[in-house]
Amino acid sequence: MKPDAIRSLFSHAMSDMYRAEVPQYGALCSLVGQVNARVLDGDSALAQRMREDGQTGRLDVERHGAVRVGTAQELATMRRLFGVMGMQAVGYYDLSVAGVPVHATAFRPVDDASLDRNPFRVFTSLLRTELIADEPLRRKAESILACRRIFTAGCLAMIDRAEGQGSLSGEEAHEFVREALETFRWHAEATVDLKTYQRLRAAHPLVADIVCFKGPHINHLTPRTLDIDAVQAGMPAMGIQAKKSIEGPPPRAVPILLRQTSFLALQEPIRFLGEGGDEGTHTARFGEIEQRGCALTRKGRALYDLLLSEATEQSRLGTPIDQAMRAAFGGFPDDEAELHKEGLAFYSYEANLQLAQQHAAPERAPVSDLVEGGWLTLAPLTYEDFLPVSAAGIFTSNLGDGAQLQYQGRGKQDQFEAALGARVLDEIALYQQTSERSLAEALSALSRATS
Ligand code: OOG
Ligand code: NI
Repeated sequence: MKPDAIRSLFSHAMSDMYRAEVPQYGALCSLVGQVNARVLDGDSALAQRMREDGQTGRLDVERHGAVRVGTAQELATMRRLFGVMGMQAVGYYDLSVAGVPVHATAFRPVDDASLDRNPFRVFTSLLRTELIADEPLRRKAESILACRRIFTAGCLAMIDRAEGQGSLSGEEAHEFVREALETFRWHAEATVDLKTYQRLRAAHPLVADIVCFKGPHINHLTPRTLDIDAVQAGMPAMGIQAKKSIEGPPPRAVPILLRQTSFLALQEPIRFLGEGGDEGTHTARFGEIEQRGCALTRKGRALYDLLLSEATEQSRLGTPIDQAMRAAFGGFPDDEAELHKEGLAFYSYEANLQLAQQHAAPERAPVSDLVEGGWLTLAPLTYEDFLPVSAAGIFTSNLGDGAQLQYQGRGKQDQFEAALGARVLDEIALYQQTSERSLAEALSALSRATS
């Protein structure tokens, strides 16, 4: 079975499991389905474009999830597990700047055909135990983590087999998915006593979430919507308590990057180790929705980061964040032709052969002239990744009341990659390659059509 097919199988199995574990996730998926159908009904141009880009098929199955692991070895094995499904580590996210003691990557498919088939991604964070200031507590956390085994023997055997044979048979793939799912399951029993849990939680709620359980439960699964404002507005009527504001850029005519919002984490009963089997609760699992827009070039991303920091500063001075974001993002062009012309966003190109046969495209003309003249048509490249500031907002909205310290120092990408056992791919370079490849193909089709 091909990695793409195994990934589809796995993302469906994960979605079914989460739906059974967290019924509100199922409710959110139905709401998203209704809103998406309404948007496509009301906007035939969008519907046609999505069909042409092969996006309609993936929309209904598109999900991202998130997990948090505790050791280098767990992360390295995650890389191998996701590798069986054709997913690679893309991007480095430092969350310590937002007071969250982890750094992360996203495992996802990278080539166009695989993304069209099923773009399932998993945001995967690694705990940075060195950020636990209390020395004995840090050693305790590390020794608890060193003892646990988050992958079943069957899962490890199937990973070995996939790597050794280069692929899995249909039967093996089903076994792999069944075994791999066990790693992401929820456990209502902690592996520590209540007192240890409380000490770890006091260090940071995320430390307790990562250290005190048998495995890295999937903490949310996110469907993709075409109108996040509509879903946000529709949540209360379904009894879902939404996070107050939407993360990412404000509403625009041309969506860019990623907008996200979530519903608050459930408070769930937990049995702790100890004589009486102490009862307590833990908040970890939540639901989230996302709306994806166009990928930005390095120049576009720099402008995004600049405007975001302007808005954050204004909000620190007292302007409501939504208002500050709208004001700041007035400075970001909101027109496809302009975004392209200024080199802010990535596009793929298609040759208009009909036009080229009637009117030859000028030779060696700049790309912008060919676009303006209609010889090349543009389709925005969907942003397939995450945003560190938004991720931090999602993390912290779901931690309950807990420590909100800022960690000093910078991210440690080298240390993360050493743990991962591989370099992470540069997401912007991936978009660049896709865009350049399509441009080269379109230009050669144009010159064939005119010669
Ligand atoms: C991950 C939060 C980040 C996103 O969509 O930005 C994330 C977590 O809470 O483990 O999933
Ligand atoms: Ni998420």
